[in-house]
Amino acid sequence: MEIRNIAIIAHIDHGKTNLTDALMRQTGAAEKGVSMDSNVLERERGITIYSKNTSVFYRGTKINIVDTPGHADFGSEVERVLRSIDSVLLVVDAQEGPMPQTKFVLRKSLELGLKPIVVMNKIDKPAARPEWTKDEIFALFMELGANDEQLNFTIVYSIAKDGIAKLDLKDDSKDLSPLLDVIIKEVPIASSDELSQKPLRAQPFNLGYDNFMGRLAIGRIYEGIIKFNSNVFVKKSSEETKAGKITKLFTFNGLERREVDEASAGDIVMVAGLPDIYIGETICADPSQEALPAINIDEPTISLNFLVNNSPFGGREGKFITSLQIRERLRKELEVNVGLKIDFSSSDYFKVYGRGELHIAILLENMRREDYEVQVSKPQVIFKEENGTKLEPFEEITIDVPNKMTGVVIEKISKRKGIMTDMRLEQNHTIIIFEIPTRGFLGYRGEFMTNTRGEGIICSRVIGFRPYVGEMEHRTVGSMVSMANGKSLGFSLWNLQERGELYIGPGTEVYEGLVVGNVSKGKDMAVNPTKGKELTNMRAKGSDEAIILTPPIELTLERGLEIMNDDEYLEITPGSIRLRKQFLTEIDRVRAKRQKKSEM
Ligand SMILES: Nc1nc2c(ncn2[C@@H]2O[C@H](COP(=O)(O)OP(=O)(O)OP(=O)(O)O)[C@@H](O)[C@H]2O)c(=O)[nH]1
Ligand SMILES: [Mg+2]
Repeated sequence: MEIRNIAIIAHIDHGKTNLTDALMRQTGAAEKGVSMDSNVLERERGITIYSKNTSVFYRGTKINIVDTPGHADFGSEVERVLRSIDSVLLVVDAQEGPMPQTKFVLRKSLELGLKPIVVMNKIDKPAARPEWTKDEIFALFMELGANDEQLNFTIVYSIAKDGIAKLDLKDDSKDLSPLLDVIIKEVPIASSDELSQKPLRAQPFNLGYDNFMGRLAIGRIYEGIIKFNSNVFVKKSSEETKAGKITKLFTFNGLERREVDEASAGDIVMVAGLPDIYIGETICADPSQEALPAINIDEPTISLNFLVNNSPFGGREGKFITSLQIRERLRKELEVNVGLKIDFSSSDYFKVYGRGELHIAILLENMRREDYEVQVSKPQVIFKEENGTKLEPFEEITIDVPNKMTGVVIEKISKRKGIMTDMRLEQNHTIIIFEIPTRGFLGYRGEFMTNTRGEGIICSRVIGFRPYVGEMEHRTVGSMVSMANGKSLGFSLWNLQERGELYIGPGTEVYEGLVVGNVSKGKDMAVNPTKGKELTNMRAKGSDEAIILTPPIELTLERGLEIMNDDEYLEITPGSIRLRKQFLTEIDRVRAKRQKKSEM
């Protein structure tokens, strides 16, 4: 059977997963209602987190499809996938046009010499502007240096959520067959007898884990045939070669894995039996064979410490709370989480390195759902040194704001050492692109939302390490810290809400050292959220009216990571997210500060 391998790439939310789901449904590879976003977190958040593959059959051809995440924190995931397929469907929203991540994934595809098929999606939107979008896409191809063949791309128009594709906007189509036909026509055939007759060479682009089978590698067979129970060699990048045996072999059918005895060149398979195999290594038949070109994995840009939850409420909710249990869980994560690095050398904490706040937040969210408790320190940017120069990570951020708000946004971002690289005026909103050190960008999202009253859109992606730009003035927001243990009372919160924004409502259990809110002006402030109204014999007129409380700010994982201060921990348990001071009593905090000063 002929095989074609494609990936679906796009900016976040442009419709990749809806398109993949519809392709599976219409080719009979999956039932109605089955989605590629199969993970619980993915379904809850409505975004793709992990790239996943599926296979559909159309007119006697097997099409392997990899659905990729659109969020920039998972950009390196996409890059790996692109190395292992032969063409991409570049999905672009017909209203929004190309967005930052569209540019990133298209650039990678063009660099690898792929010829994209453009899928202009969401043409049903009332504000869709297909002509404009088409021009923008073409301009982007030009800007990114596409060659003549790449510039000659086919556009397929689609309504992914209804499973409709057409070659011309005026066409009357009821399904995706026009798109499937283009795939068959344009995507190079991955399989051939000639390739299958060569000695085996396969390369994993994704990892998986199974409690019974252990580590799983998902990869493409470039040459030869891979067989169940056969002996193979794994060539590592470091010239090292290891012998192994394929103990299980699967191909894909829809989202299901199908156990097979063998698979041949061109196909995408999942294998078990190679316990320390890694992305980009070469599985081959003979150690004398040449390794396939390695696959680069992006370096982490931020780090933070994971600690045992030693807060006064530690261990109340979680089942797994010890250092040993957290260590085991983190070790397991390393099996599958490719961008992650962990330093286990300290006895007090585990230092976790990741690609961005969302990358880390997803890990923490998974852990709390599995009944773990953990505390983390504030994420810090990773610095590097190259040829004696100090480097720090930079991001490209793209903002889209109503015109009247551009002034304040530009001012704020400039303070954080962001430099404007492009500005485009649309009808009543402006799109501005900045390059900014990650250090300056961390913690900015919330402020941006407030400044633009929720009307602005902001997205970022790491663009690499650049020379350090020097000290940065950071306006740290003070915390309201509880000085008491007990239950919060409406009356005291009513007084406190004058001073800043609260993170807790009435009737919440608090402990000394818990951060209950922020302070709009000034530094940290010790407060007593448990204080009730003083009882007097006199009935004062006017002071007995019902109190009205502003709803507290809900501390989510991401928000907590963003707003926390250096001397705080975020306490994460199955049921709660709390912000606390590392030192719970004021005396200890003062002492720690003094010691820090004397050390400097
Ligand atoms: N109007 C309209 N909405 C669509 C269409 N296709 C998808 N959507 C909506 O767009 C949103 C995002 O769709 P997804 O398929 O999850 O997008 P995605 O590109 O996979 O998103 P990420 O994987 O998170 O990057 C969903 O709310 C869909 O219902 C379409 O053709 N028309
Ligand atoms: Mg998706």
